[in-house]
Amino acid sequence: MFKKILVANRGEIAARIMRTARRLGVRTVAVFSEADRGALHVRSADEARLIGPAPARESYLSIERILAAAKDSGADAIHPGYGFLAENADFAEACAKAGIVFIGPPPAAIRAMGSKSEAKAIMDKAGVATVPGYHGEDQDEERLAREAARIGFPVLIKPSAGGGGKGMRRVDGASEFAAALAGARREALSSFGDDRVLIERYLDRPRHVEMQVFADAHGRVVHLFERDCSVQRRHQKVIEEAPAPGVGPELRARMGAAAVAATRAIGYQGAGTIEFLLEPDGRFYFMEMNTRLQVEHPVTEMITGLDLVEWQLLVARGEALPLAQDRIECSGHAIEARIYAEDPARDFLPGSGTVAHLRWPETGPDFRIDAGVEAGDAVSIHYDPLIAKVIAWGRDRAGAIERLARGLRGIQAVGPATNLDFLGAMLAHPVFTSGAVDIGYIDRHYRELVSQGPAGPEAVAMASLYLLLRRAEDADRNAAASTDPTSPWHRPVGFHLNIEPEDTLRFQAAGQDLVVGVRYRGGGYLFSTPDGPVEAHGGMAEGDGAASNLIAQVGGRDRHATVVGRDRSLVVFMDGRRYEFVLAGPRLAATLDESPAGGLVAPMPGKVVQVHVRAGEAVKRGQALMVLEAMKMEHAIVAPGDGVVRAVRFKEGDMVPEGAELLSLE
Ligand code: MV4
Repeated sequence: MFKKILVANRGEIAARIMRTARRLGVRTVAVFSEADRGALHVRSADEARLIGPAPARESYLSIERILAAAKDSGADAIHPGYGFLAENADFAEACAKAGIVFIGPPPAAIRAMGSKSEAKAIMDKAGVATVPGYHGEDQDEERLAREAARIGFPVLIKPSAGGGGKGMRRVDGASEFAAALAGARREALSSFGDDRVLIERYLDRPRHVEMQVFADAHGRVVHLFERDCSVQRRHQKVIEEAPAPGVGPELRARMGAAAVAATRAIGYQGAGTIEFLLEPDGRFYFMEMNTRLQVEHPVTEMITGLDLVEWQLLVARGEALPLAQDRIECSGHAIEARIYAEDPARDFLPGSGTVAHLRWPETGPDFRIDAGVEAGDAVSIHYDPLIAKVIAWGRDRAGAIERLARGLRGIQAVGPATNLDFLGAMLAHPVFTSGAVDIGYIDRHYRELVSQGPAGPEAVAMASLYLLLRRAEDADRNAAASTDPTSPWHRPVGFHLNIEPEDTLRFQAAGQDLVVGVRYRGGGYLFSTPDGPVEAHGGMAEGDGAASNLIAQVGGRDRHATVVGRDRSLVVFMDGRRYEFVLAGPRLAATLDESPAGGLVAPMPGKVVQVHVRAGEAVKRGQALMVLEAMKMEHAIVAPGDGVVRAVRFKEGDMVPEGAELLSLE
């Protein structure tokens, strides 16, 4: 086995490869860009090398920098993961030239599968069905138009050098063909530098079913069953499962034989995936071959009990495949959901920024989390916003769905928006649970999948209770730090003698205004919510990091909630659901653990209107040090603890940007 491998990747796949390497006693070298200093995959490795600035083309895509790191660290082999250089034949060749094993297929196989028309020609020869169409060398417009008419409309024009759906054009009639062809050529030339196209019969509502294959250097080839990846959005897979719903043993055997024949036909080695388009009547056609380990490989690992990265290492060492075909079993059903930092309610806009709070549920043999970040890590705009994959196994598909849905309900994430609720909605959606998914599923059901219902009265009461407890806590902190602690002005609410004090809390929730009336009653509260009155009382305990644990009687029932309150945002995790409330009133004061040690930063852009302290002055926890004016309100910057002012960096009248360090404390 290799002594040391360099993982030329980042995020969850890099950490995952390192887990297998560690289990096999193989030392690991991580490579990281400036943006990934201290990232999870760097923390997971035995050694690490900085390879460049944040942009991928100057770091993770730099062949020379990665090879330099491999040589410098004495790595025997390089695992490319997926994406980046994983399917770059030049990189595979450069590794071989440098005497470093590329853990992947031979460069010639990568090249052959990189051209759609070459791949289809190889499949035709190998007897693997391809979509009826034309993929010849003759690219004359007249010829292409004749072929389209022969195939029969609607047809799909596809760039030969393309992949992942980019540049495809559907043509419904001969009159549109010329314009569509011109557009497809222009886009293919600009995206891939190659304007050759192929033409196929357009398949309406096919399923994307792919077969995992493995080949060693001794001519052995096996398949490890299929995966259904039809639940995609804009050619990005969201949910993948194995085996494919609705594929029976006979169809599975035919697809497996076709996949093995295709793999053998190109002299393949290592892990590969043959993608098919499957029509409702059981006809299937070769679509593409992926010459890398795929994101969704864990569902195959869950139903076969195999470690595909271990197999990759063995095959790269020239060893035989560990199992013959008849020893590879498919047991149960596995489903994977990809957790992305993106906002489904804003057309899946990718998110970035620090993950302020991230709590995972228990894992086990039937529930796996391949995470790329932990709380406190940043999701960078430079790379794919995949936060983690969660994979669940069940004895059957319904069991796997239930286990995955339960696992997702146990995940708490605050920071960049995520697609967690969207994933949960899909797993509860009758069309999905019936198994009637095809490649248009998300597009057809998008609206009902992204609209999350309004928060119920219990969640509103919990958010209101948290806000009042936080204000009381902040008031106590300020009172303790002031010269007149007993002054009634420190009380968080309007202080009235002998009548029931009233208060009104204002939020935004799911884009709607939310007004909650508060009446104080003997240590508890009566909240008037849009869904009626709710009694609540309880307490708050510190949670981990930015989270607080709320234990309360709400509506007469004991309830627990985790709440993460930052600036204007309140995220309430309760009963496996996540509710976000935006404060309309004053923002939450910075709590003790939120302000970075030593430096106090401006929570938003503003103007310094008061400076109460000088360098060298001793201060008490909660004491107001400086006052900022922003958004027509004043915000006190308070001391997070007792200390001495080391430096005051701004004076009255100064404008400060968000994040500027205002003072530093010992
Ligand atoms: C097709 C097709 C329908 N008919 N080919 C999308 C990207 C690339 N994998 C090929 N793709 C398709 N090829 C014919 N003849 C529909 C798609 C397609 C698709 C395929 C699999 C998964 C998701 C998809 C989303 C849109 C279109």
